[in-house]
Amino acid sequence: MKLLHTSDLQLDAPFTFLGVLGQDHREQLRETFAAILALAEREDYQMLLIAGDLFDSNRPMQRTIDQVVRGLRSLSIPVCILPGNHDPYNKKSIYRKMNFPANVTIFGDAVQRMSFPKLDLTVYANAILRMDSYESPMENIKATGDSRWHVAMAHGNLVTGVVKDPKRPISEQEIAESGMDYVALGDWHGYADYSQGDVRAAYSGSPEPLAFDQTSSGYIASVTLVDHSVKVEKIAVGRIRAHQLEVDVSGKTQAEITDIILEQVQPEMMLEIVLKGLHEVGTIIDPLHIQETIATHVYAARVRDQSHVQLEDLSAADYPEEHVIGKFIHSMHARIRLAQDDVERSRAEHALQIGVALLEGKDVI
Ligand SMILES: [Mn+2]
Repeated sequence: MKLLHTSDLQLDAPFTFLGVLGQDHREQLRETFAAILALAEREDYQMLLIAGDLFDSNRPMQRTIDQVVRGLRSLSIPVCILPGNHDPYNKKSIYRKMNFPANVTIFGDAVQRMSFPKLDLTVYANAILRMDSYESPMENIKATGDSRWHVAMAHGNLVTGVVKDPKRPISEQEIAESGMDYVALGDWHGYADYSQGDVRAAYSGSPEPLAFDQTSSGYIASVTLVDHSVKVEKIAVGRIRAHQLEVDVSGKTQAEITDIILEQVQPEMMLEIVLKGLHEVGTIIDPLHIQETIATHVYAARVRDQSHVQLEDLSAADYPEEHVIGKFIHSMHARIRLAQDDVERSRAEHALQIGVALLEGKDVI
């Protein structure tokens, strides 16, 4: 038996960080959802599990609702949907208002367990009832009954020690002692296997990146249950790939930096570029200009400038203080040294760059 596990599509998310592209990305997520349904049919999966946050909120657009319902109805297999923290099963839940086809089971306050006799399978899940719940999504999730297979869905944060007291905490022990064959996790946006002891468990992650740093999203989890074994594989379904690229700007001009980036770009990239290193005094690097140039070659681009001015190069002999340029450098040096925070320092460095370039008669963009 094969199960297709997805989560965190957050349909109709605003994606304000993408600006005008937000609309395209919302459309992309709807298309990717349709592609996942098509994959389920094509590859003979026996069930689709959606482990929370199918919608970004309980107020998606009517056309999105219609499209989701139409898609689910077209499937010949059962679908289990778990409300997450973005689309919780509260009074205003979208899952109370929507008319789902008969092949869909919504795990709500009345349904925490559903058996599928034809598949010899029982599915367990606690819906997220409130956006800010601190309850464990694995509370009372234990394999009971006599079906051959037991699978749970849980939408929350695996307690790994990184975050203290997270919302919706799921402990490794709860997974290990659940008696499940598989736990379909949701809430985290990257694919990750968190199997514990005999219990296989994985986050499918979002099938498309929902932010620039989500470099491990783009997959579904494919779960095969045969004889006494459970196999979990990640399968790429997303069109867009989040990618991070570090560029050392030392000794390079803006044009050279742009060329280095352009050599590595692909059209489907949601690309975050981090500029590192030290650039020479008088070299102007304009991150926004680089970002705009790169953006026309990729799906979306963002440049973060973490480079700094190479201050050691400024010897007093080269720029004597009785000259205007020397005076300027000396005074900006002091400002950089005395800056209260990173923003102030980077602003002073930028002013130094532009000032020196102008005083040396260079073109400033
Ligand atoms: Mn979530």
